[in-house]
Amino acid sequence: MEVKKVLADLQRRFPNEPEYIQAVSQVLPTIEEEYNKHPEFDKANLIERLCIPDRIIQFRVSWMDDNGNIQTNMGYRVQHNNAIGPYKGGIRFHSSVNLGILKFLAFEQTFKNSLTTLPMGGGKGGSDFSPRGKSNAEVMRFCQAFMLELTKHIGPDEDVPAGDIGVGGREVGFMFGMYKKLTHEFTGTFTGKGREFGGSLIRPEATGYGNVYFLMEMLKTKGTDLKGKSVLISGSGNVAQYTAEKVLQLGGKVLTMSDSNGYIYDADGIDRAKLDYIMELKNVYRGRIKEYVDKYPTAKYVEGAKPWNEKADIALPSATQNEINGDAAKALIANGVIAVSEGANMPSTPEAIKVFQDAKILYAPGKAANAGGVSVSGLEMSQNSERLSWTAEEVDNRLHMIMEDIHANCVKYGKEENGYINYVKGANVAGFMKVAKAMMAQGIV
Ligand code: NDP
Ligand code: 2IT
Repeated sequence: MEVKKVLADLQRRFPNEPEYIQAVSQVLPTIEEEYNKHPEFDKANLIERLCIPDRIIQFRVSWMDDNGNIQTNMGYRVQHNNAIGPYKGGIRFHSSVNLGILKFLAFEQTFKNSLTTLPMGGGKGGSDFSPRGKSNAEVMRFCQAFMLELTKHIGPDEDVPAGDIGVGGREVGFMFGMYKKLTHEFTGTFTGKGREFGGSLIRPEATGYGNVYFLMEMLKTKGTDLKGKSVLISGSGNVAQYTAEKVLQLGGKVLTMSDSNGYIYDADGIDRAKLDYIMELKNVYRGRIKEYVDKYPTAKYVEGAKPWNEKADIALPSATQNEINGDAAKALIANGVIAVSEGANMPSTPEAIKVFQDAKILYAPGKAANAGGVSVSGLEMSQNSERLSWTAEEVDNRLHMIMEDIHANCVKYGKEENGYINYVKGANVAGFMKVAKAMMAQGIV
């Protein structure tokens, strides 16, 4: 494989999908050496078959808002690769969603799911519908309209969606309800379901907890841990909340959280009681993060900015893609950050990643660090198949073991001669090899 040629070709064919090109560009150079050790891969044009999704489903979603107006949104499902298991990945509802973003997420998901040790292929879906500011009834009608189409393309052994930005327990519940009605079946076709109808314990916590477990493994390689360390977290949604919870449990101090309008900084630390307030504010009242300073006036709110200029030991980006650019990365390094572990998918730009790696700090890409969410989704699928539910302790233990395993695999494939662990390379090569071997065994399909 000639990376430049493959990338130029993809760029020519998909010129309007910058996030997809960015994600592929980050992976190919790191797997090139391993790929080229296997001439049979190139003969089978494995790289093109791995980069281009198996199938893309795209549809119109029409629904009625509370004023009786008919609204139209786009719906998508990108079924990227099912070499090692059914397509699996979240659904994103956000006004920014387009095909290129979902293709990047589905591509990343394929490698991530391979790393989890569980049998799951990669997929992603979503809509440019934003639940923010919509009534419950509007969200329900949208989810039902979305499922009228998506139902035809998913199933427990075919494609199993879950949540992502803008899709939490409420949305999964509405989508599952419509799916069940249309198919006349109760199956585990969604994960992240409510506890009462097959949802796994610890699934809501899994991405945030998993990221902190991964961080602990990284810190261990430096003979340290979280005690007394200060942490910058972005976002205030599902991933950010449970990241904060686990950081607090392990003795760290959380200084910031954010949403798309700005961030809060609390020099005294966001403690358990304050985090409870944030969870209620975001999950029950669906409020904005700036309301935190009304409740805790000694904290500050910075409108229109990201938290990366604040001084801390660790950064855990947990909002969205490309939220740390090169300048933000330089500011983090200048302020003494020793570790960056990605709860979000692709939150660091290529420039930022270079800054982290040049500075030789601990840096974990999302496909490794945030794999805990989809891992517990995989465990939810297992529980649904055997029609049992495991205890929170059992699921948490398995999650912990999976994150340790992913870390060990990153070290195995990513440790450089000088001892530096290149987690990007480690995750990409480990994720790739399993999918590649499965694809080779299955012929040209
Ligand atoms: P949520 O919708 O629960 O929360 C998203 C948070 O990020 C909100 O605080 C939101 O603020 C903020 N945000 C969203 N878009 C933007 C933007 N364009 N600019 C700035 N802030 C933004 O989503 P999750 O917590 O589930 O997802 C967060 C990240 O983690 C995503 O990258 C997702 O792909 C990734 N992830 C999620 C997993 C999961 O299991 N849920 C698993 C693995 C990764 P606002 O309210 O203003 O929109
Ligand atoms: O990006 C992700 O890994 C997710 N949004 C979770 C996917 C899943 O199927 O649980």
